Amino acid sequence: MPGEITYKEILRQPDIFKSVLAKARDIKSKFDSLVEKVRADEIFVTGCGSSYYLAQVIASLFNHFLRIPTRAIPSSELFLYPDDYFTNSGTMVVGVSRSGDTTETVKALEMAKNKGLPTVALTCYEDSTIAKKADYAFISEEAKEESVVMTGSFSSMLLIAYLMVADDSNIIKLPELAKAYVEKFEDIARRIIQDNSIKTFVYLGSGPYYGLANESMLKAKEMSISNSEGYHTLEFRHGPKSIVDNNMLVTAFISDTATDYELKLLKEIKGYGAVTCAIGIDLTDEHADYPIAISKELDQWARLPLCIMLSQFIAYYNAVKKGINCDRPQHLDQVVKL
Ligand code: F1P
Repeated sequence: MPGEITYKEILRQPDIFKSVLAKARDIKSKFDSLVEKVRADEIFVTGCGSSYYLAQVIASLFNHFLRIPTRAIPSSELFLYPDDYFTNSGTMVVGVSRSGDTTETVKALEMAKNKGLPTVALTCYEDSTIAKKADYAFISEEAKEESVVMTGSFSSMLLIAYLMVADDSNIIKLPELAKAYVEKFEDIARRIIQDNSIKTFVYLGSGPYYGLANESMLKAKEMSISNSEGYHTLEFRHGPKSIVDNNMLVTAFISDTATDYELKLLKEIKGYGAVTCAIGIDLTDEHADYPIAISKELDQWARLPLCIMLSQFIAYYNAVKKGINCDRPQHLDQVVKL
């Protein structure tokens, strides 16, 4: 069946979360000791494509939990303009890459090492270039993927980054909750696509959800060759909302921090005729056409790996409706080498 590889890789994420969580203590102690040893006063998190958007989520996690100023920067920026970025000897560079062999990310970490900066790799392949070259490596071996597009590799490396810095015991509930929500996400995604004629997908997220909004945008493009955009939630009001029409699906990741502002904007967007979907705590039909209420047990940080699964299903069912095989996205390769 077209898209079967990607579909199975979406479905297996709760099991991957369980195996990553079994390593939680090791991840935290390894990261704590490297932070203590390196004593960075600034952190760059870098990657390409989905891995760059994952870097955006990770930067938000590090800023919140570590209180070390952290920036997400595309790997191409670091290797093309090193003198504009590598100006501080106190910087630590974290390279994010499913394959661990993407040219830009390899080059970015090589330049950081050449400048004498400490480097960390987050990848699915322990024998990859960045895993071997970085001073420290965190590996999500369970999330190796056959499909070109990243699904479980994204959410599992996100969970590893969360475990590096957070210590909320509720995270242990993630696998079971993810297993419980998979069916709901799949059903909602299938209904959204079947019941509507969506031509443009807009994803909105504030704080750590901005990276998820961009990754969701990329999934819509890669898997279903559709127009899609990602924004900081309230930024959508400053101009982009002018393109809202009734062939648009606007999906908002509702945070715990900015809930009221986000729901108010979504109501305004619904008034312009868009189809709206919202995922967060305590959501009802008054908030969106397709509300998905997530258990309070997972706060806005702990439910990040779970929420991205909704966008993956939406892109998958849009691909099915359009007769596109998302296992073989046009123009794309699994590893980009320059
Ligand atoms: C990431 C990437 C993806 C893209 C496609 C090809 O590579 O560029 O972002 O969506 O899957 O690979 P990597 O550096 O994470 O291996």
